[in-house]
Amino acid sequence: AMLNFERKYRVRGGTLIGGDLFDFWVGPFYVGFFGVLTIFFSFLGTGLILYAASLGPTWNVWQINIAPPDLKYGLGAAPLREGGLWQIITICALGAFVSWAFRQAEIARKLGMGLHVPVAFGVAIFAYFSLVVIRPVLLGAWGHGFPYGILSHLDWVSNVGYQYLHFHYNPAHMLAVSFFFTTTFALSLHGSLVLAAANPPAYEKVVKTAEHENTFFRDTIGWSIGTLGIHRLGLFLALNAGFWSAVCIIISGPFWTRGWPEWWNWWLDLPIWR
Ligand code: BCL
Ligand code: UQ2
Repeated sequence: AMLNFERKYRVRGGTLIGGDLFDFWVGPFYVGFFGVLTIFFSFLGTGLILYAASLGPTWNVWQINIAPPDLKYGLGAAPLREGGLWQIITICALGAFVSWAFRQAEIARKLGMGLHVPVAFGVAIFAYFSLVVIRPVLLGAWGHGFPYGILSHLDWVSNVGYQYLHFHYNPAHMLAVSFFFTTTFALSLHGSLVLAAANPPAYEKVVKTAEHENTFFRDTIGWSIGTLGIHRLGLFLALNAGFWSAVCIIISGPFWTRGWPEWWNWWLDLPIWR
């Protein structure tokens, strides 16, 4: 059954492709051409993951590993059991993620909203794309992609990290990590502030609003970023976390092949020290 306010928002149009063809809902879910594509890619991809896992030596969820092709296959197609499944699964994953982003865009257009949500998700897709397409292509082999598996992808991160001696010295990794941490800091400030305003002590009874939120921070640090501002800041911090993550891995190999600590010699080499 439809909730009574839902009918008002089930507006026609806003589709990017296919016109009215898939412009309908199934229960609470908008379908659309991209909804159909998302279902197609995610079911096919998940099925292939299960099939690839069935070919492996274990059903232990921690140990299942679907590896990319050997480096000898370069940027060509590999036999299914030797990384070919990884290649098709990667296509399915990208197909599903991108379709999902377009479905978000269609829904936003229907509702007359901005495209902030699909743009933001696009940054997450970019980070994944940088790991499994951009960097492997720049290095000349799909074998540089990361393996699909819980422990195996952690081993990949560790191995690739140590290949550059000490990944913490990667300047883009520094920025990405700092943005991730600052994002959680900002959300903890915001979440606790909103809940504090919404949950006064029992004897107070009156729920507080933005004026109190502003006043709390003005009293504390002399300034409030404001209710709209905190959300702009949060989005800025989160998008930068994903963006600099993508940058930190793209530059590792294609643009810097030595240890990351050595990169900082540019500082010691500045002519002003001589
Ligand atoms: Mg490091 C990468 C933090 C130590 C080597 N490292 C990262 C970054 C992040 C980070 C900045 C991973 C996040 C990311 O890419 O998000 N590293 C980090 C921290 C430390 C750290 C905090 C720490 O010590 C405290 N790293 C080290 C040590 C090295 C090291 C020193 C190993 C020895 N690090 C590396 C290497 C890499 C990183 C190598 C990377 O490759 C990685 C990176 O930057 O990758 C880009 C981006 C987000 C994504 C990729 C997710 C995309 C999601 C997609 C689009 C959607 C998924 C949908 C899903 C399947 C559906 C779910 C449906 C459900 C029903 C909801
Ligand atoms: C705020 C405000 C909110 C908030 C928060 C702040 C009323 C509901 C959390 C405080 C934000 C600050 C001090 C910015 C901190 C900066 C960084 C880089 C983390 O003022 O306005 O609205 O939720």
